[in-house]
Amino acid sequence: MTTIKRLPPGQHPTSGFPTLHYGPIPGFNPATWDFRIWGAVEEPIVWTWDQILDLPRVKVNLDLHCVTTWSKFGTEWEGISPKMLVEQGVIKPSPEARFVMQHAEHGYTTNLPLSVFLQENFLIATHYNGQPLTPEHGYPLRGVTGSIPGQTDLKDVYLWKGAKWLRGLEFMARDQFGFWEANGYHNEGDVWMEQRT
Ligand SMILES: Nc1nc2c(c(=O)[nH]1)N[C@H]1C(S)=C(S)[C@@H](COP(=O)(O)O)O[C@H]1N2
Ligand SMILES: [Mo]
Repeated sequence: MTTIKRLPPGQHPTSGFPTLHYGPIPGFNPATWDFRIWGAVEEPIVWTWDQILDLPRVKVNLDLHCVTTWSKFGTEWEGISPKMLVEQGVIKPSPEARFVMQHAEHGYTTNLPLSVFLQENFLIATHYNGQPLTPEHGYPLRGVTGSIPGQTDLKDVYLWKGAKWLRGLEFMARDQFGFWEANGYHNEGDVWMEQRT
């Protein structure tokens, strides 16, 4: 029998769900809220909140790893999968697209290689553990990323690579730093290689 290794180096498990963000928690008005996809894509997209709710949905179980050293095992997320939307031709990255910037309320940003953004351990989530996101955890929509226990072929990155209060995606030919990446965090943030700063 093999034991699945779930705790990355330098992390400790937590049963709570700490919240961490820079700046205030934004409000949400479904009448004016929109979600934009632009940059290195064949067709830019602007979705309303209702259009987001009409997209195909998936559930994924993730172990979350925050760079401040807590890990939370077995969290259940529901929402839209960039991997699925690209496979279905709903989102069409251009051939030159290599990176994706998540843009959130109040200017928070975080960057990922397109290859990591299109893994099944990255979700644009509306629900956590069967309930709509709470305001402090990113309501109405957030990027979330972690590890899928036992699935060792995926790149696993720290939770700062999922933007809460997500408002848009910018596909890019060249990499650019997001908020924490520009403030000294590691650009890749691999949890197993302990790429914190
Ligand atoms: N918009 C926004 N998203 C953000 C952040 C932030 O400051 N603003 N912080 C990131 C960091 S550092 C972490 S660890 C996670 C925390 O998510 P949680 O508060 O749901 O635990 O959100 C990430 N997403
Ligand atoms: Mo974090």
